[in-house]
Amino acid sequence: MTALFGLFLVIPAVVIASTGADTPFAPGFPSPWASGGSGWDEAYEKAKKFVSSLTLVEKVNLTTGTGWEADRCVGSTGSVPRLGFRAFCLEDGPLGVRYTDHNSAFPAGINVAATFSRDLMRRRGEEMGEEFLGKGIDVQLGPVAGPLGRVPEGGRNWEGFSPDPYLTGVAMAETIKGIQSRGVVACAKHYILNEQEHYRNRIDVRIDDRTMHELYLWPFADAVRAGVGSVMCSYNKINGAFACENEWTTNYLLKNELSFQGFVMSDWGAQHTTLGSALGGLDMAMPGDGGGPPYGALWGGALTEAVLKGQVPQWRLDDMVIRIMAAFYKVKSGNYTSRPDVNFSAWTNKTTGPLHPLSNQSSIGVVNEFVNVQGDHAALIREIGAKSVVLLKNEKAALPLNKPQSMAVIGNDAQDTPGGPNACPERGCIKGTVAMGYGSGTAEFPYLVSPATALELQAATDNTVFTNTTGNWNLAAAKAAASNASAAIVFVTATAGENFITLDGNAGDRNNLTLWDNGDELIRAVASVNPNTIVVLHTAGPVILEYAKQHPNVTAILWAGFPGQESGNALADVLYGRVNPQGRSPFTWGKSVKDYGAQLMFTAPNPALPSQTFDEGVFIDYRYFDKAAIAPTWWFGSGLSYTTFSYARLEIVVHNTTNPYQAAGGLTPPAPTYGTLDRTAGANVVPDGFRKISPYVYPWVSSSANVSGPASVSPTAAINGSAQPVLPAGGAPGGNARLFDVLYTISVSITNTGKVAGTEIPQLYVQLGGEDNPFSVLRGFDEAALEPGQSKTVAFSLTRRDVSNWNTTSQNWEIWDREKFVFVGSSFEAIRLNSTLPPPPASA
Ligand SMILES: *[C@@H]1O[C@H](CO)[C@@H](O)[C@H](O)[C@H]1NC(C)=O
Ligand SMILES: *[C@@H]1O[C@H](CO)[C@@H](O)[C@H](O)[C@H]1NC(C)=O
Ligand SMILES: *[C@@H]1O[C@H](CO)[C@@H](O)[C@H](O)[C@H]1NC(C)=O
Ligand SMILES: *[C@@H]1O[C@H](CO)[C@@H](O)[C@H](O)[C@H]1NC(C)=O
Ligand SMILES: *[C@@H]1O[C@H](CO)[C@@H](O)[C@H](O)[C@H]1NC(C)=O
Ligand SMILES: *[C@@H]1O[C@H](CO)[C@@H](O)[C@H](O)[C@H]1NC(C)=O
Ligand SMILES: *[C@@H]1O[C@H](CO)[C@@H](O)[C@H](O)[C@H]1NC(C)=O
Ligand SMILES: *[C@@H]1O[C@H](CO)[C@@H](O)[C@H](O)[C@H]1NC(C)=O
Ligand SMILES: *[C@@H]1O[C@H](CO)[C@@H](O)[C@H](O)[C@H]1NC(C)=O
Ligand SMILES: *[C@@H]1O[C@H](CO)[C@@H](O)[C@H](O)[C@H]1NC(C)=O
Ligand SMILES: *[C@@H]1O[C@H](CO)[C@@H](O)[C@H](O)[C@H]1NC(C)=O
Ligand SMILES: CC(=O)N[C@H]1CO[C@H](CO)[C@@H](O)[C@@H]1O
Repeated sequence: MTALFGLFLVIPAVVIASTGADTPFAPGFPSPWASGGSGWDEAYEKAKKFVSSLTLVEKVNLTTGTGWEADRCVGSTGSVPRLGFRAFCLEDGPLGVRYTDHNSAFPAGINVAATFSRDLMRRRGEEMGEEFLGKGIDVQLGPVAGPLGRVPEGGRNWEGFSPDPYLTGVAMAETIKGIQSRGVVACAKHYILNEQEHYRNRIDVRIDDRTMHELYLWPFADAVRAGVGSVMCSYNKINGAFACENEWTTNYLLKNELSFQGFVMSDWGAQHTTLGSALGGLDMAMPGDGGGPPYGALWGGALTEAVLKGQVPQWRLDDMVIRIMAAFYKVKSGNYTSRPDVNFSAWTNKTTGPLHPLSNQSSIGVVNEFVNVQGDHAALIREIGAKSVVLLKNEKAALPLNKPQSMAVIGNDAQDTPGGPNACPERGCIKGTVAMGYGSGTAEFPYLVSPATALELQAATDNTVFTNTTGNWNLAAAKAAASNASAAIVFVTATAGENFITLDGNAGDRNNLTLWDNGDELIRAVASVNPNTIVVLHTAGPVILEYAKQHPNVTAILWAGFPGQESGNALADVLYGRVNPQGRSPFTWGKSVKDYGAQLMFTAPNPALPSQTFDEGVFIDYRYFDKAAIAPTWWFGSGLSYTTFSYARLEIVVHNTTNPYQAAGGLTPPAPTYGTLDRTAGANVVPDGFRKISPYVYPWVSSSANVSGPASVSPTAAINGSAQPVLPAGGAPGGNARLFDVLYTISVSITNTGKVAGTEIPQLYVQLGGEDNPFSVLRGFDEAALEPGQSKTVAFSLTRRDVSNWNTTSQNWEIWDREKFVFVGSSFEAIRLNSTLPPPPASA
């Protein structure tokens, strides 16, 4: 009990001295109850009806996982057999269905970010959603906005999108809308500040309120506004409390300020207490097991007991289930109302196996039906693979290739992996070409077209003499192959992943920003003998490449990221000019790791209680390089094309009639309850004749449980179901609806001034003004496909939020009275046009 009180007192007591915040963060009790609203009303009404008909143990069943490997999916809840409602199936991950077959391996998040294409982001979400639905999955565990990418070595950055919160926010929203349009609930994860793998299970991240809002919370706000059905709280602590029992981040920010109406699930094992998590806003415990006797779980029977004792009020339990059911009903619309049965097992590739592998008492049955869900998705995978290639250098007209006389393809990263693309479980090796990182964010490849295969095929068509060497440490062989080739293409990699796999000493996070497997030496060796050396990078993020940029014999450099199953075909499309490169770097390429400012904490001074203050504030990636006046190798947003573009006529329209900003206010209704609970002990113990499977997690209380209080162990504020104030920046999903009013429309005219068709990615940056703001921040982008000589006007919408800062005192967004500028160009640095931004509409 002492421990419990300690936990509850942590948050209200926090004051971040280093950032000068003058008020302690608002406490987050009680946990806000869902109330429907914008986009949720119909789902909410259906959920109310369903939840009202459930008993206490049935409700608890839907909130608690049955245990790791208890059922067929990586996460499965209990079910409601009385009403014929099967258990929820939750499955990784952000780039495709994990742990099965006959599925696609899509390009990683970081690649779709590099396309800067809302259309491709959306379509990728739709096709992933179709695959999850086809396997009978209810919840896809993605997309990822945490890590955001505070540090470039972050092991899971590639699962997400970009260290820029605006780009990540757009990618989150489009991906979520895509997935959910196909009848599958998306999950915005890992909430929040899970920025590194080292110490992730206990690191305490100290953050100030303004940085939280302007950087890390931003893309989650977009996810909530897009209607995301679920959010996964992360492993780490934030300002002293674990993310899955953190009333500031979950209750106050997510459920109150952002008015999130869906449910919060724990990362696997990220729940630490029964009451702390329930009152701190958790709605679903995953995978459910992991607690002492008698329940073997922190929820399940333990939650039922806490409700019977009054330590968790009925309204809080009802709210958990309402949120879960509303998310489910919300996505079942249009052509996607059906709910196929689960027809795969995450735990075996065989047709039959134990139905409940965690138990030695399980019966055996058919667990894999091998349903093929790939559809025609290879086409989009190839398109994204090609359109995410970032051309970083292209000199002496090295690219596109045009029937070269000879070609040497050099490096293990061009090759098929011996034993097949899935030879290493969860991609925990680099023996051939790398097309995704490692860890739980992976999927099995149905096949993987290696670059060597695709290029050899092209060479045969063109009568190009093709040579191919493997063995990155045999530099003599590489030089011999390269020395006489008209083009020497060197493939190199640097991978990253999740910390349950350590690869070449890298425990998830990359230990450094250099290439793996002797890659830098390989490039140098080839470039020392071949004046047309083309470098292809399959990396998890930036690597140090200044030497290659400067090397006169390195004529071209392309970042291909983690492109998924069509890797070689997509790359060949770009190398041969079938696709004119249009990818733009979603991160900045520093000349050294120190140049990034913020650093990953590899060794904590106190490893038992690792803690790190994000005192760089919002200054990460390009914002930091600029502030510190450090020139990187390539800036955020960079990328070349085979054609050229000109920019003209920057015009700004102020939307003078926009309604004024209005702080939200008033009170919520009091907490509703649905149905009455039978609180007699007999109603909540396992029924006679029910055969339990040990150690499966069940919702029933043990027959010996004393279920009569005391309720007083829970803080009064946490069990108070009376009407609560709405926060000024809140009131609607994603925050105050007025934040998304468009205040300005900014347009430019773009012309293709070259000889081939191509797509420009114009980018809008805004200077908010003042030393405490970055020089400028991304606030718009578009794609303009143009034939030679063709012009097009593109328009960017600037919302109120886009030109606001977070005021920690008023707890609201405000447009500060500082002179503002807008910049339009083809990267953070390559600005073509600029203007002062007129004052906002008088009413604003
Ligand atoms: C809870 O779910 C489990 C697993 O699906 C099921 O066996 C059990 O009957 C459910 N309990 C209730 C009370 O519905
Ligand atoms: C539903 O499917 C039909 C037939 O395939 C199609 O014409 C229609 O556009 C689809 N509707 C939606 C909302 O996707
Ligand atoms: C299933 O097969 C894939 C290779 O296709 C392998 O990576 C995976 O480990 C296998 N899973 C199990 C549970 O055996
Ligand atoms: C089955 O597992 C239980 C623990 O869940 C253990 O006590 C029991 O000995 C096991 N039985 C067999 C036959 O392995
Ligand atoms: C590349 O070279 C290796 C080793 O000589 C060979 O096994 C492989 O078939 C070659 N790959 C291609 C695509 O030619
Ligand atoms: C170099 O390449 C040319 C044409 O591609 C060929 O004629 C010549 O024999 C090659 N020389 C060596 C040393 O391989
Ligand atoms: C960086 O890490 C990779 C992967 O472990 C390793 O191959 C490389 O040698 C390291 N670079 C340096 C400079 O230590
Ligand atoms: C570039 O390649 C040529 C061979 O064509 C070689 O002689 C020269 O030394 C190389 N330049 C550098 C800087 O390595
Ligand atoms: C909007 O207001 C600005 C001044 O803020 C003014 O210059 C402009 O003419 C107004 N536009 C319209 C359409 O009223
Ligand atoms: C923030 O809000 C407080 C209280 O409303 C106000 O006094 C202060 O001036 C605001 N700060 C800025 C920078 O506008
Ligand atoms: C803004 O544009 C003007 C020309 O209109 C140019 O002189 C100036 O350097 C530009 N400023 C920036 C920061 O790009
Ligand atoms: C599409 C399809 O084949 N779905 C099957 C999934 O598996 C269940 C059994 O678990 C079948 O009933 C479905 O037909």
